[in-house]
Amino acid sequence: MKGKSFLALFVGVSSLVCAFPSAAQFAKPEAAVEYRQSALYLMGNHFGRIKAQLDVSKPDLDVIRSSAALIDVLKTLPFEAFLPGTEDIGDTAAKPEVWTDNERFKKLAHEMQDKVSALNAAAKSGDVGAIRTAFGETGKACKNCHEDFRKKR
Ligand code: ASC
Repeated sequence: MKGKSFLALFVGVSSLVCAFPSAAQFAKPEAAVEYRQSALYLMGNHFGRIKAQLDVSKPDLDVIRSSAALIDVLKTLPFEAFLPGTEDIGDTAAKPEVWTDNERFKKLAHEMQDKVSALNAAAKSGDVGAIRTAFGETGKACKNCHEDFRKKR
């Protein structure tokens, strides 16, 4: 086979293998699922660290501040990875409604992100009462979305 036709064949086959949208960010659908699960795992882990502080009599504000700041950075990352073509990949807990009712999914994601911003602002202020309120509202926002868009395990 001549060089040119081999190149054409290679490009042709590669584009078939990568026939998954946004292959620019993720090499394969499994990578997108791992990415969103990892971001959500870290968010949950740091949310838990804040809860642990709110459960003791003298919360460590440094722990709360660093976890709230991290969650504030992480809050948009999962949503870059709920891509078409990743609906049924691996052990995803995402319900089909993430894709069939994507408008509402995005709306709930934005609501969570607003609550997380408020939690980070409260954490920076150091006002434990305000942190407690913002923490409760963020937890509700997590739960609202999980109820409709995450499979019960
Ligand atoms: C977490 C976590 C969630 C939320 C949710 C709040 O720490 O992993 O999914 O909080 O339980 O209601």
